[in-house]
Amino acid sequence: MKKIFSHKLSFFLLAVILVWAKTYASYLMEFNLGVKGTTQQILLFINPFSFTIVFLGLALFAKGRRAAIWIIVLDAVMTFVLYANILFYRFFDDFLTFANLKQAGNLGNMSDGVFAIMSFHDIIYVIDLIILIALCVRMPELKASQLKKRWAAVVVLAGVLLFYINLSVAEKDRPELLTRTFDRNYIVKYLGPYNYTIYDGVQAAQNATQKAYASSDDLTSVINYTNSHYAKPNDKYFGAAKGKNIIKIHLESFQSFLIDYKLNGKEVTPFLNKLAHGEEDTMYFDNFFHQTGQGKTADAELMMDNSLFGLPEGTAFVTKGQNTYQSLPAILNQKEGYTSAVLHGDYKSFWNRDQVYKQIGYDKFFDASSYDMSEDNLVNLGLKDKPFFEESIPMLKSLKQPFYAHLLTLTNHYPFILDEKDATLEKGTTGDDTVDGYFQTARYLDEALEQFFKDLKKAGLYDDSVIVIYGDHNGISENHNRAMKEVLGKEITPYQNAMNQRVPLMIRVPGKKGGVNHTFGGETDVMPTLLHLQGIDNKNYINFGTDLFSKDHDQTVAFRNGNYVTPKYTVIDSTVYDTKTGKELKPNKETENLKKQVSEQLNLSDQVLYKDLLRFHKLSDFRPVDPSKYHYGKEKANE
Ligand code: GP9
Ligand code: MN
Repeated sequence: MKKIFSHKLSFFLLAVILVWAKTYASYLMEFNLGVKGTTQQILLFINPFSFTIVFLGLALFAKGRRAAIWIIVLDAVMTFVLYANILFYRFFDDFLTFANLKQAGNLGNMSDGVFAIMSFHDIIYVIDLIILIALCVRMPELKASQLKKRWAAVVVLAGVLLFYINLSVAEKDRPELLTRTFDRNYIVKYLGPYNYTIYDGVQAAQNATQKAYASSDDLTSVINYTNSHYAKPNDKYFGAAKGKNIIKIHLESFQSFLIDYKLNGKEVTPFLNKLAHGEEDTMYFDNFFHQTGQGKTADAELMMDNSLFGLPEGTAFVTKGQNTYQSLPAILNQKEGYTSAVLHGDYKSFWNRDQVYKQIGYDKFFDASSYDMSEDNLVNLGLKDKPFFEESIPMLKSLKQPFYAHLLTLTNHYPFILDEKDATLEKGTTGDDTVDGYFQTARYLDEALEQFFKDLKKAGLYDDSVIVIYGDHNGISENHNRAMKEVLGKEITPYQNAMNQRVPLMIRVPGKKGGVNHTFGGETDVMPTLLHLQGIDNKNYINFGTDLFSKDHDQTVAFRNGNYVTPKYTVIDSTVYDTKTGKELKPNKETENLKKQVSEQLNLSDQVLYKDLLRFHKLSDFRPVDPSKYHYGKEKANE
């Protein structure tokens, strides 16, 4: 016992407590982590411990006084990591990434002001080092103290164990925390800044290896594929929207079954129903499917703006947030002088948007910090759709025309909750809270959208704008099959589940007639469609989808997991169904070939992202986007 409590160990324990204290202090004073509920509070309190114990614990393997010196050195490393993040956060409202370190533009931006953002109270972030150094100098007996290596190993293992406990509680509160990487804020909130740094480092190393062996030769098979898959424009639509503003509205978690659905005799989404029936000259694609994977919203955004698929695992917006892209906003800008903006009532770091939008070439990003985020305006993940649309009008008006604006709604998001005063439709009656709430939040979204259309008209932005509306992915997962059976009046078989992946796509082009269009398509098809509407041939771009209006359009819709739907077949794993009737069919040559094509398409798209192949794609009429040109702060409508 005496040995365990040798000076070396007490020195170590003191260091651990001091590091914990300053880290926790930084949570309270520096970062805006959005901690909600007791579990998150507890995790926040304990999360600095695991890494600190493991890291400083390594010093215990050193002999005598050297151990104390190592503790100080390792503590200095941690201090550097913490303080660098603090300064970066003060500047950018976000945590540092290894990718940031490579991006000179970002840090260069900071260098002038770095002293200005240092503060007197920052002394608390080095006070532990001062105390430890003083102790080390004044206590020569540390020299003598000895600790068996076995005990050092026990300490390190205890730290590792603590990490696992921390992580499993975090994963309970936020499933798939590490695989999906929603937000850097979340990783820090749940696991602390040091574990976050390791996590980010591992991701950066993975990215670097994936990219290291890639060459322009890898692009050849991709180009061969996109050339052979090219669908030429339809004269009737080519250039029909040239030079017009594009207002693209993302309907969060909105599935097509809601269109024309009646709950207790009442339409759930009366306004969207009107649009679906061609009012306002909107064309409604009723066989449009989402193709998202784990990245959900972010995958939908990636596909719509780049005609690339999301990744089989994780979220490309996050893990490939430094890649070169050939995006719709960048092409519109370079070809037709468009400005572009994203408008969204959530904070900018979610889905790594503040980084990836720069790679995509968005000029402006109006995130939560540009909106009135007072308590009454918030529900669930962020700003309610009604104030969101209302406040977006002056922002849209402030954009230089022609513009491409991407507006993301938020209220119709799992777990589908709404303040009573905002509810104008009764909840569903299946007894499943998720499904029952879904109708209510969908109605709220529908009303918000109707008002937005009115406001666009008032603002003079309606007549000359293309309006694109789409649902990003399903809101009701297979966990709710019992309730969904009641809602749809049919068994949710694997076939029916595939049919339920339909999300609405609506396109309104001024001067063109609306109506229902039964063409099969998916999110990767939207960029080629919009390019052709602008009169820009997509032939030379790496687009995995095809123009929905083209006679050559490929109606095979690949799902992210390799399943697919065509007007004839729906293929789930190895089972083939008749898309019209849902009857099981025998696999045949055609379905086998289609399966191969789908996996080739997905695989090539993955190669583009993993190997960052677009950096090798040289086009005479397209310059790669320079991310360092973009800076997103608190955007003001009148800027
Ligand atoms: C968050 C919002 C929701 O900002 O876009 O993302 P999701 O959870 O649907 O992927
Ligand atoms: Mn979403």
